[in-house]
This record gives sequence, C-alpha cells and structure tokens, in this order.
Amino acid sequence: MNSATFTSTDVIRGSFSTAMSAMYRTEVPAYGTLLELVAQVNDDTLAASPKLRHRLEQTETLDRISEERHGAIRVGTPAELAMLRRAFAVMGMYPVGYYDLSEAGVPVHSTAFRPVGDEALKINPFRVFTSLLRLDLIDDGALREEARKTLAARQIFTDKAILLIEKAEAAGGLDAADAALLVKEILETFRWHDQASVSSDLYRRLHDAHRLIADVVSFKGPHINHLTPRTLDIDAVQKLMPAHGIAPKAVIEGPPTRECPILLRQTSFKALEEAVSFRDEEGTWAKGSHTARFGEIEQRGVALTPKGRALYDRLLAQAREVVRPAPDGSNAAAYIAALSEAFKAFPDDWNTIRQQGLGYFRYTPVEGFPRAALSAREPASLETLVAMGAVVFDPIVYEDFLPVSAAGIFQSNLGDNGAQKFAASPSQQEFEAHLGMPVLDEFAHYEGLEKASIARCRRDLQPVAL
Ligand code: OOG
Ligand code: NI
Repeated sequence: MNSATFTSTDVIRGSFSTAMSAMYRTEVPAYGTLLELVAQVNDDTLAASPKLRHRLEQTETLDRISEERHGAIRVGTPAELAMLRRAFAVMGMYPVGYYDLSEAGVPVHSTAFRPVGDEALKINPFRVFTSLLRLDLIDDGALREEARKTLAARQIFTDKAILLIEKAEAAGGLDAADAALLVKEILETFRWHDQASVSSDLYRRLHDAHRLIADVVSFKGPHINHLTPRTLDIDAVQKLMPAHGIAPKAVIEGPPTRECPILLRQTSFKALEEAVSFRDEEGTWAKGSHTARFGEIEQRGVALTPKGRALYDRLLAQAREVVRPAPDGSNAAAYIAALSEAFKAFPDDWNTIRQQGLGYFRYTPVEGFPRAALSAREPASLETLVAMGAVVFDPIVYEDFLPVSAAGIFQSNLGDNGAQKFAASPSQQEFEAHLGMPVLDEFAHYEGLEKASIARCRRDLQPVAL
C-alpha cells in the first residue's frame, strides 16, 4: 500500500482519545460533569483575558485545549507494557520520561506515552500515564507467585488488535478502515470489567499487600482509571466542584497559584466504590466492591529547564518540610501557606523566568518588523531582537508529569491507610528493557523546540541587503 493512503497517526490518536472519553463518560458520569465544568471555566477565563486568548490563537494552541486530556493505566507484565508501546506507536505516541513511584510508597514505575514534536502536539496532545506493577516489591513470596501466575494467564489485547498492530508495523501505517478498527479494538483493553478474574480470598490478600496490586492483578484488563481534562484556571474549577456534587481532594498538587503558571497543577476526586463480583470456588460469584476509578483536572504551565526544575524541586521539598499534606486534608491551609511562602523565591514574570534560564520559550518573529532596522554586519543577539520588538516569546507548555504530584494522586485514592512503605529503588534500565526501547528525555525535547524556534527567527529576520 502507498503511504499516501495511510491515515495519519495524529488522526488515529485523536479518534482514540475521543472514543476513550466517550466510553469513560458512560462508565463514570462524574467525568462528564467535570468536562462541562472545565469547558465553562475555560470559556470564562478566555472571555476575561483577551490577551491570553490572543496568545493561544497566535501559537495555534487554542483549539487543542478543549480537546485535551490525559489518561492513566497500570499494567501487570513486561509483555503487556511492550505491546502497549507498539499499540501507542501506531497512534504517534512515544514513551517520554521515567517516573519512579516506589519512593512514594507505590509499587510501580511509569512513563508517559505522548506525541512529540510541535505539529503532532498541536493536533492532539493526548497522553497516557502508564505504570508497570513492580511484583519484585511484594515481600510475600507465595503471594508474589500467585500474582505472577494470574497475570501470566491473561491476554489484555484482542486478537484483532494484535493483528492490526503487526499490520501497521509491517506496512508502515493503516488505511482508514483498519485505523477505525484498531481504535475500536484497543478500546477493549481499557474497558471496565465488573467481574474480577480472581477469588475474593486472593483479592483480599492482594489488597492487603497494597490496594494497587489488587487493582492491577484482579481484573481482565488495565481499565482506564482516570481521564483528565486541561483547565485554564484550576483554582476556579476546584472551588466550583462541590456545588456540582464532586468532592475534590483538599490540596492541589504541584506549584501554588501564580501569575505565570509553571509545570503542572492537578487535583482529583476520590475513586468510586464500585460493585464487583469475584470468581470463587465451584463457579460461584461473590459480591464485593473495588475502588479504582476517579476523575482529575489539571492546569499546565511552562516547561522548566533543568535549572528551573531543580529550583522547583528544592522549593517544593522546602514547603513539604514545613508541612507535609495529610491525606485527610486536615492541614491543607497550613500546607498551602507554606507552599506559597516557599515559592516566593521563584520569579513570577515571564521575562525574568526566561532571562534566568528557568523555563523554555518559543520565539516568533514579529510580522511587519522593519528589516532595515537590523544591521547586516552584526547579527543581533536574541536579547537585542526581543528588546527591539523584532521577536516575541511564549512559554512552551509542559507536556509531562511530576512524580510527587503523581504520588499524591495515587495516594489520594489509596485511602488513609494506603501509605505502605517500599524500598525506593528506581530501575529505569529494567523498565526500558521491559518496554523494548529507551524512554525519551523530556528536557532534550523542550530544548529542541526552543532552539528550532530561534533558528526560524534568525532565518525570517535575515537583514535585507542594502
Ligand atoms: C496514575 C497517577 C499519575 C498524574 O496525572 O500524575 C497521574 C495512576 O493513578 O495510575 O495520572
Ligand atoms: Ni493523572
């Protein structure tokens, strides 16, 4: 087949994101409420700030926002992770970053599958935070073995999905009919199953080891556990949630409220308690419940350089040394105060953030700027071009995740006694071996975007020969 007849990976990703959202809406109705709330707040925010609207339009990122979301799943075996990597590649999603959650008492390590490159991100930035269970962190050898056997016996992909992934790999793409079929088949992997594949006894033992282990091992597949729309004002949505019947977690994860948003702020509502049945002896089913699926919203800010990130990590640690947020929210006000205090040390205007090399920016030549103002002999420095008004800059959006925030989101859904301890043991090499490729480096990606934008400015602003 000729590649001209292939459906673009961006289109496949877009349909998959839409299909996933429609499915989750029917499975978890509160997600639908949250979508409406976020859309309303985004409209209000844009109406109140024509400047923000203008910049989003200029950078061609306005359209993507209402469509934007991330999801999260947790898989049980290296083979499942490797096949997922292949499935996501057909949708133009690649593993970026390594997140070690063992440090935060959650027995998984993770990456985020997402599009890379400006164009793909503009079309549809759908991302999936994907965690692999660390069975090696279960102390009880017999239980570990039972979990391993249970996982080895399941197949989370349909036969058709696997065939289509292989077909796409062999041919270099899929035509429209196959692309639509792939979306439908892959969706099956993320569907909720209310019949567990384990007995109530095994479920309870897995649950006692860690709730997350029970969630990963006990079901037919890695149900999508949340979908997160992007809001332009997370404080506003957080405040409005209770009036819409949704109780958010007490503290927004990430940096405090700021003029210039950095990285990522997230909040979630608690997982639902859902009726499930367990496969007990002699083919009888036992009724029970399971809590796994929740809702989350996020606000994205500028991507930080390693220097900016180090400052962020230091200030966050500083605030958490003063007050560690309790899972029940009892010290929320004190934590928020400590956070705001600590982050006074992080500059809060775009130009200072830029000049101090704390964040990544996209530079754009100003249309109609008189070329004659530029000297042909001495190419102006970037700073001069900015100061002259020949070039404007916009923050590059952070497309990734934050391990401390992710741990907070996990913990808020594990109940107050969920904070078991595990030996911190980051294991990126092992994760990559399971994945079948190295994860991409997020900093290199943002730096590449910034550099490419500077090169474009230089090309466009060649001084005219006199
Ligand atoms: C993933 C939690 C991490 C985020 O937004 O940081 C995450 C999970 O609960 O499986 O989605
Ligand atoms: Ni999330």
